[in-house]
Amino acid sequence: MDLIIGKLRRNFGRDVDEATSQQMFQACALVVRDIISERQLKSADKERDEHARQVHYLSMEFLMGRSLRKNAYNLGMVKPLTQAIEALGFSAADLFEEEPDAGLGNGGLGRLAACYLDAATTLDIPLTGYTICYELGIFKQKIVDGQQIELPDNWLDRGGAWLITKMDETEEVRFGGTVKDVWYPDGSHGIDHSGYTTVLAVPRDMQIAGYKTNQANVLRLWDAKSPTPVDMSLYSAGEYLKAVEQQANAEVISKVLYPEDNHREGKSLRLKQQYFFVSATVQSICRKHKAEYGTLRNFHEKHVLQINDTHPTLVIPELMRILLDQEGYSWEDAWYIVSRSVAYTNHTVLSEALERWPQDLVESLLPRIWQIIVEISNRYQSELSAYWNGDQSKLEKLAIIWGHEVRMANLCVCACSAVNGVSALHTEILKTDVFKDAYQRQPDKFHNVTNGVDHRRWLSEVNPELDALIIDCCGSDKYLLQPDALTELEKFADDAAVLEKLADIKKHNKARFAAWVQRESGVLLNTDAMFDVQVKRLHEYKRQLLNALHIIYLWQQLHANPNFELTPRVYLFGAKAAPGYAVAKEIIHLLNSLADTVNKDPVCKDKLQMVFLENYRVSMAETLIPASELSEQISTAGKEASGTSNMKFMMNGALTIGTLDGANVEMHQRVGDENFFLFGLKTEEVNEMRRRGYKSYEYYMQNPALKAVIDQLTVGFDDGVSYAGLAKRLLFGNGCPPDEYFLLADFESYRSAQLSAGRTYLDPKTWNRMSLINIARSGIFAADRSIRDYADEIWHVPHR
Ligand code: 4GP
Repeated sequence: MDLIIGKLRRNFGRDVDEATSQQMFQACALVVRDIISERQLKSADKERDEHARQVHYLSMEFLMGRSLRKNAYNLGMVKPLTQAIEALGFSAADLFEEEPDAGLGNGGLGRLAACYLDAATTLDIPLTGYTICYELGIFKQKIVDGQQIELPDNWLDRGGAWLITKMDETEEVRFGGTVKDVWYPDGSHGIDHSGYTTVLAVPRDMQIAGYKTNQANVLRLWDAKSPTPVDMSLYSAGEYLKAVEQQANAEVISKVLYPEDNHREGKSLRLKQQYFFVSATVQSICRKHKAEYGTLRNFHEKHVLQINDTHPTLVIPELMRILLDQEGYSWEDAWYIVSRSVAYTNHTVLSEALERWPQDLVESLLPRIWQIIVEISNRYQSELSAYWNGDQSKLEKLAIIWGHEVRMANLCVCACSAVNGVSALHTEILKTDVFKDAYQRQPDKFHNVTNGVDHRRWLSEVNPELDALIIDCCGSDKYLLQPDALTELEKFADDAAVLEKLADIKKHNKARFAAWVQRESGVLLNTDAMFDVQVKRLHEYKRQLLNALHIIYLWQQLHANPNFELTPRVYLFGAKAAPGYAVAKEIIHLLNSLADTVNKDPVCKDKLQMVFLENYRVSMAETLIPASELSEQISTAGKEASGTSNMKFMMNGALTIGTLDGANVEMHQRVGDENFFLFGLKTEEVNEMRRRGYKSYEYYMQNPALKAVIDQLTVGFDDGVSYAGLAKRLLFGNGCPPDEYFLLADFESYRSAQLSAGRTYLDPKTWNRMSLINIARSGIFAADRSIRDYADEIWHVPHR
């Protein structure tokens, strides 16, 4: 308590009775930060003494969400902190709500990185995360007249309390200019880079505490600054705007997170962001390494750089540049070190997400890096040509530079010592399709590490009653560090008292979420109905539209037949659409039009409710997931690399209605048909239908109920807006194949799985038993398991 009071006085010049809740939040954050900082210094000293191998996790995104309660949880101080806050006259619950989400990510990929920071730290692995200190995180979504509006998310005002700026560790990153070879009198060769623009990268470090360990790690966020804030001569001449132009050009690099998920944005600013953060990162690692060892010769023995999707790929030529130009190593020596230091995780097979950069952009923005990429590419081509006996089709597919573009994934596959997918199915697709030829040549390079989530946050912290029940049943909290111990819960699968307890917990969580929704938006949820939830980024392949089509079907059936069998449902949606993704935005509009119509319709009363939750984000997920009963994981088979919310729902006892896609496959394997509502085409079937020429129109013509649903899109709903464009897209395509994601082909199978879920819900004993089994078998989806896999198979570092 004294510590908090001290922070308030020294940092805000306020006594407790004058402090705002924002100041109070920041004071608490500063106190907690100090504690982790102390530990982090000790961890760093220890690692230096032991010359431990370090893991560096490079990611354009870390979707951290809130940190105060989480850090307190890991430090074992939730209780004392809560008591101190309350004793000072504040509500701890309100104060935790005061913290803005650190929204430095778009979705799965960024949230996964955040979970991995927690798990690696908890497992005593020295791992540092690196990203950009975006001033504005993922946009805040507002729904106005049923449509998405994007607002800036200025998280740093308060979220900045977690960051420690280390000016003395600033790095310089160079853009543009020209490079020339220089030959020195002694015959040696060097590179002269001139006429470049310098941007400063200033580290702002976030301290990461582990659970029940003294280990603490760092997430380093690079902030872009100009070396010359104002051009004084221009300023004196009255050219005020011009005088600050250079500063603006530099600082725009860390201004905003690009809001595209599973999509590449070919903008030059995005390439600048990528190079900015990897260059600063590699320079900083090399600087520290040299201070410790005096040479970079053993770099690969002491470091592994994990490339999280292709966004940080430039780390490969950048490390080459340092070894070649600054250290004077031969190409072979430099390549030896680099290729043993880098590893790559692929997170998507969608072609629109595989990064390709135009040659002229790379060449003009990063002239030296371009030269190095050309050399890597040429050497790779020779190797491949020898291996494939000059087979042009193979050479083209594997090329790093082709058609005046640089293909980042191929560069990663060429250079990295390990390449991994994020679920068994996804890795299989990488091996047999996306990277087929590379796999055939170097099968040992390819690994699978199925994703996992931080179960301490996503179960224990967000669902305290369930946590208590598990501890009670299992006799200890062992599962927190050994998630597999959750299986002990299964002994209670037929214990009526435990199942009832489980049902009560769900009820409480539903009530808690409903109260939150009412406070936030005034909407009253029917807590007696099943909470059926689809929350994730809006993407056609994730098929929110299939869910909507089915709701239209239910609504039409209720009209046609008052006795239509329907277990009361509340359909909840949450989804942000990339601002430039018009179809996704139209689907959001449809969801809102439909929700308005359904909710006003007396026929639906107490049976069917539909709510679009505005601004879906980490902190919303934390109250929504524990309250969910049916989890919609309905992507077209072969498209979702893994999914991670599917795992969070499972841990919290929601049952899954899903396709055999991504990690659903492994979830289904764990729980069996009898504990999963499985439907839809399998990956091979989808591929086969595509090959044969899929005709969605036939499904439309042959199924009157489905036809009525699609026709309704054109007619529209109460607000009079027609969704004919979406209907056309499904039937005829529109710059894309008709029904590219096989909604019509899967509709009947989805409908019957929905019916089966509804019927099962009416039998609470069965439902609760299934729910318990799902929880008990979810341990394998803990991030601790994934990180152990990375540590053993890819990083080769010891762990707890
Ligand atoms: C996502 C995948 O779409 C998702 O299936 C996976 O669970 C997640 O990565 C983490 O591995 N990919 C992206 C992306 O977010 O931008 O490629």
